[in-house]
Parts: sequence; C-alpha cells; structure tokens
Amino acid sequence: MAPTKGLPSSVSIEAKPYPFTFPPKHTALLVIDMQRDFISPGGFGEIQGGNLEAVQASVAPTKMLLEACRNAGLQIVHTREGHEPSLADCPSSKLVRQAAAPGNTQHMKVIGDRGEMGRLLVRGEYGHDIVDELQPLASEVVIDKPGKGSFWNTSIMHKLKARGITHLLVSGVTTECCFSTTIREANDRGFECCGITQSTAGYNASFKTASLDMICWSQGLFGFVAPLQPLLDALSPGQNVTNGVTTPPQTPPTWDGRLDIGSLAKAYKNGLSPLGVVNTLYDRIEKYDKTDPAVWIRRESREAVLQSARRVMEAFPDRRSLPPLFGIPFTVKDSIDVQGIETTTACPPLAFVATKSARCYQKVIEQGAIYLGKVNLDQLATGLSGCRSPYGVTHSVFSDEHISGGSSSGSCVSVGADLVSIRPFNRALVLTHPRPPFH
Ligand code: TIU
Repeated sequence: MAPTKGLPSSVSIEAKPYPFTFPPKHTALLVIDMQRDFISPGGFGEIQGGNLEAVQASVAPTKMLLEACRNAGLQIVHTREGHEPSLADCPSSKLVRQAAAPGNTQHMKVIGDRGEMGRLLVRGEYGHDIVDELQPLASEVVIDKPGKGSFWNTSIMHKLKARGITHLLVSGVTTECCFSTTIREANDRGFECCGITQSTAGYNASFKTASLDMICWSQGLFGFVAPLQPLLDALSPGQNVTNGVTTPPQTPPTWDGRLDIGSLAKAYKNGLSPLGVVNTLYDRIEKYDKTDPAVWIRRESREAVLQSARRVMEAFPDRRSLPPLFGIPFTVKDSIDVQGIETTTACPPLAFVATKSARCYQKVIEQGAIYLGKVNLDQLATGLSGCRSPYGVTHSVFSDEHISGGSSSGSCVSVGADLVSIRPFNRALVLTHPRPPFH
C-alpha cells in the first residue's frame, strides 16, 4: 500500500459524468506508452500517420501529473508496447494487416523493421523506451505489453492486486488506441478508472474527443474523465478536498489572482497550492514575453520552480503556521548574487558565478519565498537611460513608448506586470506591489 502523503482517505475531483472519488492509498497512476516510437519523429507512430505534434503536446501535462502523483505517494505504473526481438509474441495479424492493405504505400516498414530509432516496437531498442521527460523511477512498475491493452498477456493485474489498487488515474497515448483499450480492459476487471484529459492525446483530435466521450457516456459506461488542474490541486497537500461520493463540482475560488503578499497569504492559509500559483504565473510570464521580451536575463524553468514550490510545501506543511513569505514569488535584478548562478550586472564581460547568495535572497528564501529568476537592469546601474543592457530594452508596463530604466528596470516590470509579488534587493526588502514601476 502506498504511503500517501498528507491526503485524506478519500479524495473527490471534478469529473464527467460526476465527481470521481478515489482512495489515494488504493489508487495508481497509469502512464500508457509514452514511448519515443509513438511520440518522436521517425517512430512507429509516424508510420501510422499520427499527428506527432498532438502527442508531443501531452508530454508536459503528463509530466505534471506524474510529478504530482509521485509527490502525493501514489503508485505509478508505466506501460510500453513492444515485442521480443524474435517477434514470437507478435501475432501475424498485427504484424502484416496494415502493410497488406491493397495499394499500400504508407506501411512500408512493419514491427521489427529497422527505423531511425532502432527496430520498430522491439524491446530494448531506443525507440521502444519512454521519452526522457517521463522516465520511470527505479521504484515504479514498468509493464511491457505485446498488445494495445495493458492487461493482455502481462503481469499488470497481479502487480495492481499485490499493491491493493482499486482505482486508476489513466494518462498516455494514444487516446483512441492503447489508452482506451486499457481503460476498457481495466473496467471489465473491476477497476474504477478516470482518464485525465490534458494528459492523453490521440493521433487525430476528433478521435480523442470521441474516445473520451465514450468512456463517460451514459452516466459512466467505462469510467470517468477529468481535467488535469483540479486533480493537481487535490493531490497537493493542504488543498481543499472532499470526501463525498456525489459532491458536485465545488472548490470555490480561493485566490483571485492578486499577487500582493496579503492576498496570497490569505489564499495559502485557505488551502491554495503554490503549485497552482506557479503554473498561473508561468502562463502569464510566457504571454508577457510577447509584450516585453527584455524583462528576464535568466529565468528558471517552470519545472524547476514547481520543484522549489514542492520543497517549500514540504518544509512548511502546516497551513496554520506559515512563514510570512510562504509561496511568495520573487525575482532579483542581476546584480544580486544567487549561489551557483552567474551574476552579470547586465555586463557579460564582468560575469562571475556567485559562490554565496546575497543576504536579501537568503532571507526571503528562509521565509518561504519562491525564486523565479534574474531580471534585467541598466548596465552597471549607471543612470536611468533604460537602454544600457545587451539583454534588451525593458518597457514600462503602461506604455510601449516609455522605457523602464535604472538598476530596477526589469525587476520593477516583473512586479508591475504581475509576474511576481516582490523583488528584494540589498539594504532593504522593498515591496513594490502594487506600485507602478519607475520609468
Ligand atoms: N494509434 C496507434 O497506432 N497506437 C498504438 O499502436 N499504440 C498506442 O496507442 N500506444
């Protein structure tokens, strides 16, 4: 049984046809066939005529789901479709049916033939393995399956039973094929399944929609279908979760999107997850890159910041006694040292890797704040022209025609554009929100 962390014995999430209620201790995440052969160019999926962009887009949401389930202590099961090198486990119907189609010009290679990533769908080949982003941990179950479904001719049933699993969260590719077949097989064996919409993808958008509709049609023909975000929220400790089987979709908004410390602190106290805040901010930040691409000198990746948020949540698990800056996102101008990271002062010839973080950085981190990256400044902070930086000219949040200058040019915009709450610097912790930036 999984040692689920900080979750109630039963969790409900918004789903179709009605809220999906699952016991975390008895629930596993299935990650179906996220293999290079189905996702990367030159693999079996491309020969099938698959829309690779669609399946590639499911990697990031599947990673978020996988990380959230790992953090929550759920059991994780990965599957891979493929065959023994001898192909002894590949029925001839599967091997040759498509290539035998009259006038075939599409299936010029079949399972076992050599492709760009090794022999197609053959165990041990590079293409058969799971994409880098979703590589299984040593503790996780990996099921090699010769069929589309995960239950045919595999040990998955025994593995799930041995772990006391009754409920499955299902992700992976392709929605119309192995994902659906697995849910149907699991349903027949008594597992309660919930497919996660953003964490699955089909080779054809209409197939994905139809496949998901079929799962939950008629008040739950094969199971449930749920969006990703409410599940992520429910899996992060401290979130509002419910125990009722038929609780209608609820989760009243706990946060209005405001980034001032007071609003965030109140929302965190009421159960808002820093993970949700980080994701919201990264969506905003990526959008703002188009408005002003000169704000950042070095931004941490979304995944790295989610990881920082998880660390903060682990360090401060009790929502009733949070430190003053719990989950408060911040930037620093690039004259502030962050250990292990280059300080450029917007003047690359002077750049050095800091061996110690500045005191202001250390102090806000100790209080639970979350670092997002380093932002632009006027080179050497010599004046307010706003144009002395090889990283671009930062604009006022109010006007394209005005610059934001001085040593706070980028950090002011990062606060003024609501990308972070604060931008500490040495001597004092200056809380600029919601003050407009200088220009
Ligand atoms: N659509 C398709 O060809 N998929 C597969 O063969 N396998 C999986 O869906 N994993």
